[in-house]
Amino acid sequence: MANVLDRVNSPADLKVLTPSELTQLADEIRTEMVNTVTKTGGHLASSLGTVELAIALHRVFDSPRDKTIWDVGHQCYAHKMLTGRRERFETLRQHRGLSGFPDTAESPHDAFSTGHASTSVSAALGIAMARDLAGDDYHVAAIIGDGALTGGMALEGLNQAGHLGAKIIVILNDNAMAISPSVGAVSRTLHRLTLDPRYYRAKEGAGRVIKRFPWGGAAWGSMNRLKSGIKEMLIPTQLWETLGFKYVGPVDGHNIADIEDALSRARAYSPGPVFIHIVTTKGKGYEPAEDDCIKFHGISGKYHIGNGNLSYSEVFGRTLLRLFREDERLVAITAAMMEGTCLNIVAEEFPGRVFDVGICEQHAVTFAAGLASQGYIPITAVYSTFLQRAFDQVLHDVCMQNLPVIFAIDRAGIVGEDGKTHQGTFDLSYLGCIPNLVICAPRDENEMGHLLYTAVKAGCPMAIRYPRGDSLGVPRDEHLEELPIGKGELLIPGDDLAIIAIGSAVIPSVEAARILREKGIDCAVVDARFAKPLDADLILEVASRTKRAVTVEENVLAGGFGSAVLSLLSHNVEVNLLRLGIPDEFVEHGPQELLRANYGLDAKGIAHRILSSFPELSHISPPVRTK
Ligand SMILES: Cc1ncc(C[n+]2csc(CCOP(=O)(O)OP(=O)(O)O)c2C)c(N)n1
Repeated sequence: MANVLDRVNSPADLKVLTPSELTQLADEIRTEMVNTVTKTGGHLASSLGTVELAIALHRVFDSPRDKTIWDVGHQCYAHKMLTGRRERFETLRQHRGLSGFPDTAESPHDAFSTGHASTSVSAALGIAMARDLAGDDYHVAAIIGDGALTGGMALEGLNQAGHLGAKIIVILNDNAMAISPSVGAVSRTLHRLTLDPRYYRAKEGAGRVIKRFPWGGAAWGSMNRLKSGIKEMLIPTQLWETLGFKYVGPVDGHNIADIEDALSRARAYSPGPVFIHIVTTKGKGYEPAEDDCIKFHGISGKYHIGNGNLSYSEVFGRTLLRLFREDERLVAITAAMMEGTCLNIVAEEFPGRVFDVGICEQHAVTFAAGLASQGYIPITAVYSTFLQRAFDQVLHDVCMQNLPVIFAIDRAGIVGEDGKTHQGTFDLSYLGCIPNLVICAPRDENEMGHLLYTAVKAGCPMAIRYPRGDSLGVPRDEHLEELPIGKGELLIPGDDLAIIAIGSAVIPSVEAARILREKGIDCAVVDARFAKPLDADLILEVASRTKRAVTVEENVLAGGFGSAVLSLLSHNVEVNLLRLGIPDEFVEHGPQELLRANYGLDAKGIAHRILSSFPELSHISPPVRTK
């Protein structure tokens, strides 16, 4: 049978396909997606679930004039393949290849760049208002998952859309899952309806009646009246209609004709916003992903080579489990990242003390503050990039009251293939300005255990940032110790120059010092350990002796660790200071090691930058080797 996907170079090519060709196309997209993503890594299960939706959207709407906004955007692979990017699909998430998320810089069919959850309704509404102000008439649709719908921002957008009576279409892609099962009262209500066999029996009856009518406004009205009666029986409140939306659904999200029907009617409906509820299966069509959609939500792919050690997240989860056994004041919170943060390790034994709050980082932080205000010690485990959302909650609700909330900040620094929406390169800057907050970063997994223990004992807000990926494989001490807050460690003494590094930058700095020593340059290396408060005594002592200092961090230079050291030195001693870190830009996608090398943050890069920035050091003669 001739390949259909080969004939689809743009959405226009979809419009001439027959129903059987469309079914074949969906199969071909899935096959290509599985073949590619098992190599490149990526969000396989989510994207497998939206193949029919993407086909239907691009048949009914006229992209890029009509705009589709994919919430989070991790489920957009079929959309990418159908909008002229199939040839490059095998470069997905590779350096300089296709992004794993919609990106306006990549294609005019990506109407809005996404990556963080729950933004689509607000963006769609803004675009729709811009359209109305300009007197234009294109269509705007937001596609949002039931997980992303748990984020407060989505509800804020729906609330305003209903208030404005704006003409937008919100499509709920309901697969009952975020990464793990979706949480919350809204999800529970949705699933009560879609899982209730009475609804489908009654809906079939309604369908039979309605088939006697020609399709048109009146028929749709009668159908909806019938269905709302049924829904009314089964769900207590019509949430979406209360918000001012016309509700359509549930629609079988794997039936292209059904989705097209719903979309065409929503497109034709003019008085205001429409909410289409489609039901899909996460991982659809690929058995391993359907069977274990948590594992296949995001996979690493064959190109990924780990070092076989525990990941930092696993070390965190296992250490926290030990601490939970010893202190019943400990509680933990995740915003829908139970597996990613490894809090599941703790939740298995202490389900009542671990909370998944949904994709709600802001709520997670203030919820933690509430718990802390009553004597509990909450550990909020959150990725660096997602904590950006909760800046005010960290500042106003936790730190202003000096509450002992611990922020376990996972995926800090360069994260790799997820790219610019997910890099954890800002936390030292956005947290560094907050009073009362202690900020630290371990150089390896052993120090991480001690710092977590220190945080539990600290009695104040404390953030521990650690990188994505496998730990270094150093031995871990059995006994956990409290480390003095604000004290670093001189790892290597030296007189020519001091490298002052933090977190994941420490070990590459030690290696860089070794490279420089081969050239006769005597580098001191300091593990600063704390970005706030800084170990002023140690830094001033080393820097005033060497007169040359280099800070190294996996964070943007603006407002980061190096900036704090610069402020300290500028006031106290005259030192020629070089700061290494991420320049003022968003870091694109690619393997972590490659990106670190590109930014000069691996050992060779650090040594090279030191040699080129302190040319006088090159004249030092290498040590004479004795045989
Ligand atoms: C603000 C924010 N927090 C966390 C995440 C991580 N994340 C990516 S996808 C996802 C689950 C999304 O669930 P849903 O919207 O239902 O989409 P599905 O994958 O089930 O299709 C989460 C928590 C994120 N992208 N943004």
